[in-house]
Amino acid sequence: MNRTSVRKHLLAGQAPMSTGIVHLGLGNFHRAHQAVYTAQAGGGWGILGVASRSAEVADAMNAQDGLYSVLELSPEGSSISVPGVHTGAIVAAGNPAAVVDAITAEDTRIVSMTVTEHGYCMDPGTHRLALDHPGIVADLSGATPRTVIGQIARALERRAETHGAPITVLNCDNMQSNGAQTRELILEFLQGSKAESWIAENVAFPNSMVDRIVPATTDTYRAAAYELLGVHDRSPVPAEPFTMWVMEDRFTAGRPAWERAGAIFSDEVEAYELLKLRLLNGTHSLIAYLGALDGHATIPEARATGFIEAAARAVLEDEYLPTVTLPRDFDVKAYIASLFERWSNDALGHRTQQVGSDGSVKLPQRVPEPALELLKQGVMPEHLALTVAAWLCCVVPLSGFDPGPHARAMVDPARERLGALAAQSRSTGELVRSAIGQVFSIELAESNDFARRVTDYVAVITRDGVRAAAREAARS
Ligand code: CS2
Repeated sequence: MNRTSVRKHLLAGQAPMSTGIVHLGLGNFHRAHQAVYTAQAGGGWGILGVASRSAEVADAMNAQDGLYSVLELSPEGSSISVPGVHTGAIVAAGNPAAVVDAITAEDTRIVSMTVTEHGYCMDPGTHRLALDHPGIVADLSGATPRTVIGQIARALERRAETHGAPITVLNCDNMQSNGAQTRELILEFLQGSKAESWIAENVAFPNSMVDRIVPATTDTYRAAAYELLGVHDRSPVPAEPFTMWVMEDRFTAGRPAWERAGAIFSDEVEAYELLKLRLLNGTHSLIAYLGALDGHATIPEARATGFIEAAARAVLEDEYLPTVTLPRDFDVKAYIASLFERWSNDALGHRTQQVGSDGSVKLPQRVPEPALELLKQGVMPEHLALTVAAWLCCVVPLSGFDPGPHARAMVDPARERLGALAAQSRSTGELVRSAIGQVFSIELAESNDFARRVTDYVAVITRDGVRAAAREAARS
C-alpha cells in the first residue's frame, strides 16, 4: 500500500504536510475520527501518531507510507477511504524520550490524546492525579516520563524553558470536562514548577466531545478492505458511517479547519459531553453487560433482544435523560432514534466484549453522578444499579457462577483487585459495597439503598439469570 496505489481513495490528496499535531494513542478510534477530520480539513496539517505500547499499528503504517484505510460499514453498504494524514508513527513504550521531544518541538502546535480513561492515572473518586500510581511516582522522580500526563507536563516545561511557543492540549477521550480535567492533572503533576504561569498564558485545554463507533480490526475487516481497495492493508479500521465532534474553539497556536469536515465549534461542549457520555456510552455499557451475560457476541445481536432493548430504553429515557441539560435547539428524539439505529448496525458487529472491557474506568464517567442525582431526588435508579450488578457479574469471580465466554473475555484493569476483594468479602453485600467504594466513589458506596439494590441484582443474576434481573428492574 502506498500513495500511488490508493490515490483515488486518499482524503488528504497529495499535498505536502508538516507535523503540526502530535497525537498520543494511535488506536482505531483516532484513526477513524480525528485523522479523518484532519485529512478532510486540508491546509497541510500532518499528524505524528504515537502508539502507547504495541508496535503493531505503527509498524504497519510505517511500512505503508503512513497509510491505512477506514472501512465504513452499514447495512446499506460499505465504502473505503484512506486519510493519508500521518507523517509517521512511533511507539511510546520503546522510546519515551522521543515522545517528549516531539511534543516539545517548536512546530508542534497541538498535542491531542485518545489514550482511554485508563491512560490519565486519575483517582476516580477524587478526580485528582493518582499520586500513588507507580507510573506517576516514577515520572515525578525525574526519570524520562512514561505516563501521558508526565510526558505532556515535562514537554510543556521544556517549551516554557526554551522557545516558548504556545500549544494546545486537546483531550479526545470520553471523559467529563476532558480539557479542564487534563489541565488539572498536568498542573498537579507540575506543582511548584516555574512553568505554571507560562502554561496559564500559552497553553489551551479545550473541552471536546468525540463520537464514532469504531470496533477493533480483525481478519474479516482486512479481507473486506482488500476487496474495496485492491491492495493489502495490514491495519484497516472498521467504523460506522456516523461521526460527530464538538469542541470549544480555544486553540492558542492555530488549528486545522475541522469545521470543513463537519466538526462543530460550540460553547456548549459540556452539555454535549454529558449527553453523549450518559445516553450513548452509559446505555452502551448496559447493552454490553446484559448482552454478554445473555450469550450475545455483538451489540446489534444484544440490542435486537427484546428484554435488552427494553432495559436500554428504560435506562436511557428514565435514568440518564432526566440528568442532562440539552444543548440549545437539540432534537433529542432524533438523537435517541439514531442511537438505537447505530446500535443495530450488524454490518459492523461491534463486540459486547469490547464495549464491556475496562468497565472499572469507563463506568465511573457514566454511572455515579446520574445515580447520585436521582437518589437525592428520592428515585431509585434501578437500571443504573442493574448496570453495576451486570458489570460485577461479568468481571468478578462469584462462586458457582459462570458469566459465559463474552464476559470472560472482557479485559479490566481492576480484575485482579476485584478478585482479591471477592476472596476477602464475607458476603455479596460486603463485596458490592467495597467495589462501589473503590471503583466509583465513597459517596455512592455510602448510599445503602443503592448498594443493596446492586447486591439484590447480583443475587438474582447469579441465581436466576440475567433475564430475571432485567424483569425485576422493569417491574420496580
Ligand atoms: C463504547 C465507546 O467501548 C465503549 O465503552 O461505549 O467506545 C463508544 O463506541 C464510542 O464512545 C462511540 O463514540
